[in-house]
Amino acid sequence: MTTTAIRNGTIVTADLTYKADVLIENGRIAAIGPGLTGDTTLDATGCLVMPGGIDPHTHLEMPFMGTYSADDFDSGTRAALAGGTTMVVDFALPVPGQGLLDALKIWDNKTARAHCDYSFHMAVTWWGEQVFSEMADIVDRGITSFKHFMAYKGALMVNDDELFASFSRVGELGGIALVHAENGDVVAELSARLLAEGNTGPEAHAYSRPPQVEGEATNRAIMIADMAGVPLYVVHTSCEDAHEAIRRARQAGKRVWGEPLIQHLVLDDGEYRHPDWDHAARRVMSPPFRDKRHQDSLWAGLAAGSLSCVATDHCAFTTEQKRTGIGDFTKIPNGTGGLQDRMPVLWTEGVGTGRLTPNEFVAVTSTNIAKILGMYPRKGAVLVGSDADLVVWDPHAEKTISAEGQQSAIDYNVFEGRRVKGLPRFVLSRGHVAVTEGVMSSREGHGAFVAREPRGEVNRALSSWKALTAPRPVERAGIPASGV
Ligand code: DUC
Ligand code: ZN
Ligand code: ZN
Ligand code: ZN
Repeated sequence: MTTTAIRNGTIVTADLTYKADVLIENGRIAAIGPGLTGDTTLDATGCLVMPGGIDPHTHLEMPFMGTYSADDFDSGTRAALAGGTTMVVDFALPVPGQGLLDALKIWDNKTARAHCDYSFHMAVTWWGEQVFSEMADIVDRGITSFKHFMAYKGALMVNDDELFASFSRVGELGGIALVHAENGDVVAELSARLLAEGNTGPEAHAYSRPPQVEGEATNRAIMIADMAGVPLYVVHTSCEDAHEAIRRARQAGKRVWGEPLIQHLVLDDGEYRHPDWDHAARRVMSPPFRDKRHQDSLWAGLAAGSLSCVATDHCAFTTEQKRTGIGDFTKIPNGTGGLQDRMPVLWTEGVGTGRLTPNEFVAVTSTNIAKILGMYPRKGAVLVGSDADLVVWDPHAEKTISAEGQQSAIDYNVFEGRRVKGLPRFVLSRGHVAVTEGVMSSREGHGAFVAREPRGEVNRALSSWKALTAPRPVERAGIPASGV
């Protein structure tokens, strides 16, 4: 069995920073300590050895808004590895009426060419007996997180009764509920009004989804999750209004996590007023980019621990696909890329500016995600026995981000022209060296499905509503108890 030694680096985890070598055998970390040697040596002099990034939120080859997102599990996972991300968690999306197991089969079939490991969240896009019963089978297969869309009315959106039923079931099964929190009814109404007033351009996309629609839905999801007794993970938290709700819930002891995207942290709503239609439309995603006040709130949340993870919601569309929305902003496919850029941009804008420590960087790009999603310490850790999903990070390496030469299949990059300092020297996927200073040596089909654990006991004590009301009928003299 051949072994690989990463020598002379500084290990950086969510908790610790120390000098040690890492020995890899059979795709796993076999030893950590001084003076380790292997059949192959990777020189980490001047570099940090960190757990590979985990992107908890991607949409590869997803059917959406009349088309498919342009990156599949081939180009998408190559983009991930190129930027130091060694695992992605994508979404299996049943069309309303379709069974969860049938949808999972379809998504399984997309992954044959994956270059890095992956898992899925299962979306609940409708409610019925079949969904209720198949949720248990999905958890048995290691998919323990269920996504709900409170927006995309008429397509993916579920109403509050469905949310409550599904959240309750997820809680029972020891899983966690995910929400896309925007008030879909209000978005639909605002969109119709804007179009009627002649606001058809990409700037109207942002006007149709103000922070209030996200703040309202986030508050609502938190309250429903509390009544259902389920931990809640709020995807793409983009504004103070949503962050405030999450902060308050966490302070009250509720299991609620928020996930800002790298795009929302560094790009603002001025992008939608750019005179070039293509430039603006390429940045249309939901929720939209916000102004600086909201960005500051997100950065503060990451430092304070009220926000837990940084993702991309990578859902890339080509310029040609975006142009279906000329004349009607509601038809611009929603989504942006970022898989290759999340780690370098967050390092540059977070660690490089002093807003995050290197350990916090590891926490929000990897370790917290692995813990919340039930795959720690197999992923997200530098520990003996963990998968050797590692990034040897050169904090001094620099480049200017450009669409040219990127792994993503699209023809532009929303971070075009941005200078980053901090890049991977080596990226390892279960011990296989997939990237060396920007040169790819990843293997198509190397990526494997990662089964995750339910949260079990942690879920039981959750519902403050059940604990307070302990519902039971009141006996009254001469009148039968309820139910008669
Ligand atoms: N938002 C996007 O911008 N794209 C995919 C789905 C979503 O919620
Ligand atoms: Zn979403
Ligand atoms: Zn998404
Ligand atoms: Zn390939």
